[in-house]
Amino acid sequence: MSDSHERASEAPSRRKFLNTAAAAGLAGVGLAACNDKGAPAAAAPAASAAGHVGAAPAGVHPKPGELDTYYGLWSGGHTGDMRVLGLPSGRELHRIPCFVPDALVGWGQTNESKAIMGTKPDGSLKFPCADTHHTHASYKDGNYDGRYAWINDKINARIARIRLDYFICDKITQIPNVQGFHGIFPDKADPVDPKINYTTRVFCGAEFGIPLPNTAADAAKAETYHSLFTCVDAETMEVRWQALIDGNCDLVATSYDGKLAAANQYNIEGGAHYAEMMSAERDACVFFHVARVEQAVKDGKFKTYGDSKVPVVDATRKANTDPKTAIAGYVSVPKNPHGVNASPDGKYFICAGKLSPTATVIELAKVLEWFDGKLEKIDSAIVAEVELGLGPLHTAFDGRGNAYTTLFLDSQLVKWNVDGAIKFHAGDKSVKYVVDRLDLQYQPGHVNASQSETRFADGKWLAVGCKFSKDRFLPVGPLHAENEQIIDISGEKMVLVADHPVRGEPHDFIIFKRDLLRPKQIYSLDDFPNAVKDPKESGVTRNGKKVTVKMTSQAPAFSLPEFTVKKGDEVTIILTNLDKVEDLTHGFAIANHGVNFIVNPQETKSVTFTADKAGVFWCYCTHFCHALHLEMRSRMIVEA
Ligand code: RUQ
Ligand code: CUA
Ligand code: CA
Repeated sequence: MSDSHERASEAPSRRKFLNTAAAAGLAGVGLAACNDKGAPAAAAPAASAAGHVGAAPAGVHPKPGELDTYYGLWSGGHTGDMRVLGLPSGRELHRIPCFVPDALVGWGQTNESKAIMGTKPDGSLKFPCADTHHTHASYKDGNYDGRYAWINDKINARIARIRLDYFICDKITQIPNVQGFHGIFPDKADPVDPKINYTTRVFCGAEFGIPLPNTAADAAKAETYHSLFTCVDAETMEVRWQALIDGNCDLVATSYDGKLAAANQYNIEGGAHYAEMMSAERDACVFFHVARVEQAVKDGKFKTYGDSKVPVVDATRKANTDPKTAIAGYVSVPKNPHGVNASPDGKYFICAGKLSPTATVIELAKVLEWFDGKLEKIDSAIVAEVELGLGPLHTAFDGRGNAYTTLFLDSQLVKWNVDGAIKFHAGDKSVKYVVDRLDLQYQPGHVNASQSETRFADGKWLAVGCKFSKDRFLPVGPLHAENEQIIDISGEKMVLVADHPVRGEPHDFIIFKRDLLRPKQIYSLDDFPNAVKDPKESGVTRNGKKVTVKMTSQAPAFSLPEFTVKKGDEVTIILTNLDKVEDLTHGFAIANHGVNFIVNPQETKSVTFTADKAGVFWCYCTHFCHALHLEMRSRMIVEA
């Protein structure tokens, strides 16, 4: 381990390419996340030469009452939510429920949230689970504009939009004809109209090919399996178009000028099993010429599949042999790449090697030259392909020309200089492009740095999502927390400043300056068409067996101390919180009816349930709101 700095550019044989046979062995061992250095490395945190564990610099953890200087938006993983963190402290401030019910908010229980999540004809939720991976926010002028964030659900091919004024999910779209929907990335400008320098589209990559159209009869016909790249409209959240490709999509990146979107591809083989998916020496990064795709859609050059009306353009190699008219081009990258990340100077996309110990630097200007017919081979857009270490997955940037790539198998973060790597690749082997290495605990996946995915990367803080925490926290049984590590990257050497346990499994996140958001503290009654604006509107109305109960809350009372319905009624409670005071949230629960949700200041929510038992049922406020919070009650009387 003490040789970590020297070994950087020299690439001793141990880290020579995981060629053929070696790769198969590694897939069995390494990808199952046994550190190839074995237990000793895992048992010796912080002690290694590559581990610069420092006393936390001043300001890492805010003093009581002090605010963080950055927001972090974290994917929630299995919990199907988006988590909001304060950075650099790493304090979790909020969870925004999206795809999965949330007991605090009543998400998945209120009629409003169910309408967003999607229900079956019987009113139950269409999908009870989710697997969120990637979260990114909307842009203007190359920076976050505080409008929206998006997050994916890999299991059910859903994309959710979060409004960043209220920190709520307001729309969910299911993408047709895809499975394993993984990477997302918003565009940062329009490819044609220079006035549109903000996000209007979100690109979505599907990992798993399926027969198109999807019929079991084609299960054995590999040639019918395809994966689609999808464009969702940022405002309407409707699917604008899809592109049929060769191979699959994994992560997605977009250029700052809006002209290019790309997805890395690890299964160019179209394999169904990992051995097949690793059989080719190189896979690809597929680039889409966004303006040409949209022109093809306008010109009616598309198909549709199944029930979907979404236009699907043909972005396969076969249909795109002439670069001057091609809508897509495939840049070859080494075996089974993973993350593709755009550098903040707007010049490069970097593909991390995963099964190759390399990063591939692709120059976007050259990709555009290829599309213009001025570059003979699209692979000539590769300006560096340099060794970093074992299992490179994702890359972040500091805005000073350095990239930070996670090495899953080496349990390291490697800081390297992009220009240095390009010079090295061009032939100057004296260039030491690796600047520093830091041991991580353990098996890092996603990485991001403050403002890294904007033109304003500021090189202050970096967080790494370690997939394994092993010995870093008190044991809590077989399920371990994951370890989000916070690293100070302001100097030449990286300094590990904090470990934070997080519930599995967050995957991706972004970090940005707090002044880019202006969250609202209070809703407006007018945001809700069903608001009960005056306590005098409270009461019970009946339409056959359907009963509506309108109510308001104002600490420490609900407007109706009691209300009466009949056994068998379908009851809808509409509750508006008329309190206007910041932080004054009420809850509403009904004993033995499975009802509980909160209403924030000036918010309206409704729930519908069947009153299936006669009797008296206390309703009470579940959110501590007032000295008389415990006294804040109502009663539901259900007549036989
Ligand atoms: S992937 S560890 Cu789901 Cu974001 Cu790379
Ligand atoms: Cu209202 Cu507690
Ligand atoms: Ca492959």
